[in-house]
Amino acid sequence: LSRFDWEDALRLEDQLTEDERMLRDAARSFAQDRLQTRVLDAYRDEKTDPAIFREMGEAGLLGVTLPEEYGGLGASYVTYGLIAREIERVDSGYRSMMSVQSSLVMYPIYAYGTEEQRQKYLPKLASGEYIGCFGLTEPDAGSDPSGMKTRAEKTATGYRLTGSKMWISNSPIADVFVVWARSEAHGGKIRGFVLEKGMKGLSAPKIGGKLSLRASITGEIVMDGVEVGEDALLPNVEGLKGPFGCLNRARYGISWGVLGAAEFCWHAARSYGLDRKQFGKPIAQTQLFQKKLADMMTEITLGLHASLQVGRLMDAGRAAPEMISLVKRNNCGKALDIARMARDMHGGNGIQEEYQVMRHMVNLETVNTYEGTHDIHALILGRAITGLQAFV
Ligand code: TGC
Ligand code: FAD
Repeated sequence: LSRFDWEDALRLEDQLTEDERMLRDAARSFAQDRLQTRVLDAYRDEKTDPAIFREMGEAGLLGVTLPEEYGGLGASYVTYGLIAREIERVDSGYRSMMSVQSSLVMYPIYAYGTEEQRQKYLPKLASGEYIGCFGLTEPDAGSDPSGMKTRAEKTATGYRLTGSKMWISNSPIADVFVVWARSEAHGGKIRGFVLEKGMKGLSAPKIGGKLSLRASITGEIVMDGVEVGEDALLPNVEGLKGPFGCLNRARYGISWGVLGAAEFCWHAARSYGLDRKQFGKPIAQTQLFQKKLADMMTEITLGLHASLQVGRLMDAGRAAPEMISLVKRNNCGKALDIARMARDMHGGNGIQEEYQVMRHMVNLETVNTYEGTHDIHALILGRAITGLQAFV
């Protein structure tokens, strides 16, 4: 029998290809050198540096699964997940910035757009010259996006969009807005549109006062009769499967990302417990502390292997949305539990910014809620198990 590696209990490393390991290592260096160095200030001051998008673009981290001709790397979904894990090891907000750009903006333009739309937007989104955002949620339509009120009316040359979107990552600094609206010209079906900063009637005020995900800017999208041409419509999809097709990819990436945050918290708790002495011995030498570390290792390890399996199935074109709900829900919930536990294991120091576990903990509250709440994913799974839909 071989030696046990507590940091990689079931040998995830052996399951990865050479290319996947190489891109993962590059993402780790980028995250540690360029993001870890600025996150404490960014979080405390609630400041998002737009230059991060260009830096991520230069490092090749945006839209990695897209073909090279559009600025991607033609990389596997497993690679995308590994990158999300490295970035979220630093901060969920930075992973949010990367995953919105990659899965929620570049992907729909690639999958549902015309060749002209691809050429116009994708290379600049891949380089980070353009920043993108994705507007689905509205003040009165969150878990139930079918209740959206945003409308696209037909005009002589295109469409007029009216409505407002809420809780939109990146929107106040975005150049490109992928928004979803009910289109009367298409039988009231939900359609996707690509809007650009500076259009008349389009604004994106910042939402202030967030106590979570403070390194990632969030805003509204207000569309007050925004006039666009026919070329703003994403022609190749209609209905909710348009936004959900994007969410499948982002939710899958989140399932890896949150485990990066959880691993940070687990490693931090271990180091703290080895250094900190009470009652004449390291607190890591107590049974309760070791049980917590063992629980953390177990959940992280199981979650990573589950996400790897979903990623492999995605790469083979054999993943079902319910598989993604399973890993998004479980990994977010477990990561949140782990972060809360790590916060506790640091005692009073656990509330200090320099120990970073509390920042991860409050970030994960958002990640457990967005892209389908923990309970909404339970209902998606419940529907699959029983054949009965319990939403309405
Ligand atoms: P339902 O009747 O189930 O489906 C309507 C149509 O959509 C299709 N569909 C999917 N297609 C592909 N992938 C999926 N995962 C799909 N889920 C559904 C479905 O086949 C159907 O198509 P068609 O052609 O028959 O019309 O729809 P419903 O209205 O009953 O849905 C209920 C529910 C709860 C499952 C759904 O609405 C849901 O998932 N709600 C959660 C909302 C959500 O996730 N919002 C995310 C907003 S974006 C965001 O949070 C970004 S944060 C990013 C960051 O910063 O990282
Ligand atoms: P609600 O839907 O009102 O849910 C409130 C509670 O009710 C939850 O616990 C939920 O689980 C529960 N609930 C709802 N319906 C049911 C039901 N049928 N049965 C049982 N329980 C139910 N959206 C975007 O479109 N783009 C973005 O970029 C984006 N970024 C975000 C960034 C941040 C920081 C945050 C906080 C949110 C972001 N969102 C974004 C929005 C996010 O997707 C929504 O907040 C999420 O989908 C939940 O919707 P809601 O906030 O309206 O909550």
